[in-house]
Amino acid sequence: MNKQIKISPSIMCCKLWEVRDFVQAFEETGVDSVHFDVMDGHYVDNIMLGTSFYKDIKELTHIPVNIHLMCMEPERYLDYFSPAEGDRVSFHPESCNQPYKLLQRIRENGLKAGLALSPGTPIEILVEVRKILDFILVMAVNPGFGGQKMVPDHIDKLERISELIKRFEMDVDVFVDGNTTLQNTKKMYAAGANGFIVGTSSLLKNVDYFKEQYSGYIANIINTPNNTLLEKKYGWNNSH
Ligand code: S6P
Ligand code: MG
Repeated sequence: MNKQIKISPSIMCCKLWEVRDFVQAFEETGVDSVHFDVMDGHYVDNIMLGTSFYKDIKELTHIPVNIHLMCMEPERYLDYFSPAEGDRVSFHPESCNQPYKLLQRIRENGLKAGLALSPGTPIEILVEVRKILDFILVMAVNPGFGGQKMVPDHIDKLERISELIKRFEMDVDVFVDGNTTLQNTKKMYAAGANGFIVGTSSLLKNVDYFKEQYSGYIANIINTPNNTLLEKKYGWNNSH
């Protein structure tokens, strides 16, 4: 049976002055979480989102936060953020000395534990940590920046991950992060993804439209008719 579709808007894609309105719109829909990118300037070239902003988001909403650690030594950041129970936390295994131990710690803190896989990161580690894993965050782009295009082998990677999930009977959500356009999400869903980080290429283009576009976006993923109407209405296409 297909897993529930889960949407997680990437807050770094919102203009600072629009954050409150966007969060209000998230509250009025059924988003799974607020995606929160943490970048250290080492694992990735960019620097992004710290603890004070995390606290501000927590003050604005009870929606769980989906912390994506793009940092070397991510184990140092768990206490630093001290995420609230129910939040999601993912990190990149190659940035961490003891990924198994960190996943255990994340769960011990009452959080949902995830592994983030960059393009080029082998997927076999998923088998080793499957008993302590709640979700996988599969990057459709090289981590570091919004507004990029899906890498060519992403769908193939999702399909191989889905095979592993089936073979080892893993109970995990599969989120895709990056370039989740209307056209791409159909292919990602067909390849086994059920969670979508949405950013500049889809739902975070305009705060006035978020609520209206949200259900259309999900309907498009699961193939309900009338998608072309949405594409026409909002000018959604595969470009940014
Ligand atoms: C990228 C980061 C992502 C982006 C998001 C942007 O390094 O991890 O979470 O914020 O994917 O979305 P879009 O639609 O601009 O690709
Ligand atoms: Mg991210």
